[in-house]
Amino acid sequence: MRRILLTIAMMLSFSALYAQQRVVYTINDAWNFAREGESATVVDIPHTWNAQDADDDQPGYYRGTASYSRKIYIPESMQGRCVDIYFEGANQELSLFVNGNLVGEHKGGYTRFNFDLTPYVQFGRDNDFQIILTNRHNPDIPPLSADFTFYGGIYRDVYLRFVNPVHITTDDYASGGIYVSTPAVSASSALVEVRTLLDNSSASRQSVTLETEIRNAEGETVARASAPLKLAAGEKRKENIQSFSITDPHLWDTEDPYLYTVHTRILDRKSAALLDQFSQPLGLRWFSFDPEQGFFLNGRHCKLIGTARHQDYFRAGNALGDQFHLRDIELLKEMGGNFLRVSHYPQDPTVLETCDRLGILASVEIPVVNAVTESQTFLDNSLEMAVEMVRQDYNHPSVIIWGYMNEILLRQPYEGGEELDRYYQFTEKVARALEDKIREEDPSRYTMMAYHNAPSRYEKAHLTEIPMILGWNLYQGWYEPDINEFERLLDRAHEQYKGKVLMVTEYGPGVDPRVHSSRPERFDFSQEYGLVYHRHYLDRILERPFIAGSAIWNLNDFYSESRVDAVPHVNNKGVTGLDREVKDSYLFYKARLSAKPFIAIGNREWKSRGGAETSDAQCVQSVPVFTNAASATMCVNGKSIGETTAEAGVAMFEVPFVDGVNVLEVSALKDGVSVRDLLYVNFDLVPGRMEELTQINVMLGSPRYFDDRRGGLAWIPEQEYRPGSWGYVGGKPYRRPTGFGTMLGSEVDIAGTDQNPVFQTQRVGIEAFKADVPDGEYSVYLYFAELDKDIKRQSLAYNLGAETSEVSVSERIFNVSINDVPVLENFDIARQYGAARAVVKKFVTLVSDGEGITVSFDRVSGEPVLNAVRIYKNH
Ligand code: GCB
Ligand code: CA
Repeated sequence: MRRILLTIAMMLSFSALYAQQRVVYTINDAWNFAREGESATVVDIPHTWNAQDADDDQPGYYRGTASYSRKIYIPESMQGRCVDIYFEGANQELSLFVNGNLVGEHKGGYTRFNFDLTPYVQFGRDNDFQIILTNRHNPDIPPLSADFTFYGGIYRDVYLRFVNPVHITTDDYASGGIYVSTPAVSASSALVEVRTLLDNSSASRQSVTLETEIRNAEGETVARASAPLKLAAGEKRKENIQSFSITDPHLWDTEDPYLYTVHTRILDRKSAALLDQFSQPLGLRWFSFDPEQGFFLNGRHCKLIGTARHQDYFRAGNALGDQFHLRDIELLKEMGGNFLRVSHYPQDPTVLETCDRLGILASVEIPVVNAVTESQTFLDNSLEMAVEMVRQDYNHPSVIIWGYMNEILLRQPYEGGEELDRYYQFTEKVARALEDKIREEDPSRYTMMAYHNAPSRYEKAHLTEIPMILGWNLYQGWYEPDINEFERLLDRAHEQYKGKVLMVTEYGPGVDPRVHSSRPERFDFSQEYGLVYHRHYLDRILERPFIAGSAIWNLNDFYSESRVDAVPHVNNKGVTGLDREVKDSYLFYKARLSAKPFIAIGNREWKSRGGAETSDAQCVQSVPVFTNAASATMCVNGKSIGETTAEAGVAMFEVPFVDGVNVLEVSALKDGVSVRDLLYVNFDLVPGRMEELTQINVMLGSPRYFDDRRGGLAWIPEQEYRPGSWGYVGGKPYRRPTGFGTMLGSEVDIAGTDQNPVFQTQRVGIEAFKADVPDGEYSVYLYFAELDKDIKRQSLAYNLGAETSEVSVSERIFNVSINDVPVLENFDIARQYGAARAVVKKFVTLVSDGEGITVSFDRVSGEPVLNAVRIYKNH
């Protein structure tokens, strides 16, 4: 009997102990969603309403209002608690109604927020939740414009949270209500300060004990403090500061990201019942920047090398579950990076949690990008975002920098004169207000602004004087012609901004992994040019100690609706794709940065590879191998082709491909460890003996290869016709005029295809395309697109100076015949199909008497063109 009583007593105290603690869960599932004026569908959060329309042929995407609604059951057992709703992010202006009452509103698409629901909900009942959200352009809310898609939606998790009326504050800008700082850390001791805010929402005075414990990674308590506190009825944000000293701290470092935790508990003084508890990460580290020597972590020099990151994914827009964020940070770590520029806005909580855990240092910034609005409301909203950002991510040991403006003078609304002066003054005012606010909120981190290559603008507006770190977004050898200008600009900045810390906050070339070239050039989107560019930049950055660090633009390809590159609506500057497939540049960085023995065969994504026979039923092509070993050995189809020295991470091999499947094997020895890699490559050999030819796929006016992954076609570069072979006769490659000379092909988006690179180049003034094929029936596909355009297009401002000059449509009319049979008469691509539209004409042709195939082009007016040709033998 006594035993039973004891058990009952234990159970009672047990439940008293636990029954009052906070309960937090997501309410992501099955919301009724409708755009304004449309019918409802059921969706799950994370959700965006722009996943499709930001990636279609139609310019623009829905920027307007939509609603999410559903009934939510609030458990009876939660009666007496405070309940709130917590959003990790919704873009961009949200209002919440519960049971018909307006509960709250939030502005800004990238920071977290919450609303107290206690007065609005009924316990033990279904409650009507309705959320009105809009991503319309609002001149008072940053960002105003930027090179990424402003996806509308509740695109991050949303939660209900139930807490005891006496609780750690939940509504201090949606932070955790606990602020952990480390005012002094050394190898021998660490001072930790924990500032806790408490709320008493009850109608009576409360006596509680605030207990704070610091635990090491093994779960042992290494320091503790407890404070008796009296909370007046209804008292909010009662502040308490506790200090701790830890001797021989296990430091948090990039190589050893050791985490302590800070456990906070609130206990009822009389009954000792646990009222609330919460845990925060704690990393013990100290850091500093030096204008000449760069960055130091725990007294050790540490070059910051990493990437920036956008929060979207193939066909999903920005509506991603936690695992997507997690994987990105793992990819960065795996590449050997130690720095993440969380850009251009605060991201999912998972991002910094993972940085803490993996040892990645981070900067976080608010989305004040490209331009400001000269209004007090814009300034106020920006300040509000800055406070949200700092308070919400305050406790992450990974965070070392807060940023607040990116290329803010890129889109100047005025040409010059007084208006521009006034605009500069206002921008300076916003910058100073943000700088002061952030420094006041958190004196322990550095501040940073990122500029584009127009230093005189920023100097004129005094913007280079304000932040502690000047970040430069540099694209020499991409938007600007001379890649060597990069290092000249770094050296100039070093001269010019004495006493300021310098970082390269962006650099990167566009790379469409389907595109390869043996003659890489600026803006060709080839993997090979990507490598040229990254090799150049990394070396220049590493050579200069005054460059504290750098961030590749970008970890991943990302959506930017109005952008036109090799892949429309996508910025291709990622070292991984939209689906996180790694590009050669990623493997290059891994070879350069990671200490673990590493080898990987490059071009691994090139699924349908092809080329013309060079000799003996083979086609020799270069294949890069990425390794941190001194040299590597390769076997191709079982035969060794020798050993090659790796130069700065890359060993180039001349690989003799045969038709069909090829097996490439590489091996190397690094620090006594043998590493190897294996790759199967499917190769379409275009035979030299024309009798054996079954198909050729040739892009005209192009030195590029293109991998049609969906159709499995291997497109190869053009060659000039020689008797007994195939190729073009006459004409010259189309090169588009730009502010700095000409560039390969066109940059317009080609409608009606997802294979822009096949249509963006052409031979202008072509006289014929000939192939000396044997007799038989052939399909001849001619690929056209009018690349000159009559519509005056506004040059894209993010193309930083590489403006395309205007071109008007030359009236282009021509006749086409195949083996003297006229097949296209007065062919006028622009008139019949418009400019920049893919047109493919297939002709079935009988070849006899050894005549081969001759496609001839005769001008009527203007110059005939051909973009690509595919010849396929039917029988
Ligand atoms: C920049 C911008 C970034 C763009 C990038 C680009 O300088 O800061 O938002 O995406 O250039 O790719 O042009
Ligand atoms: Ca999340």
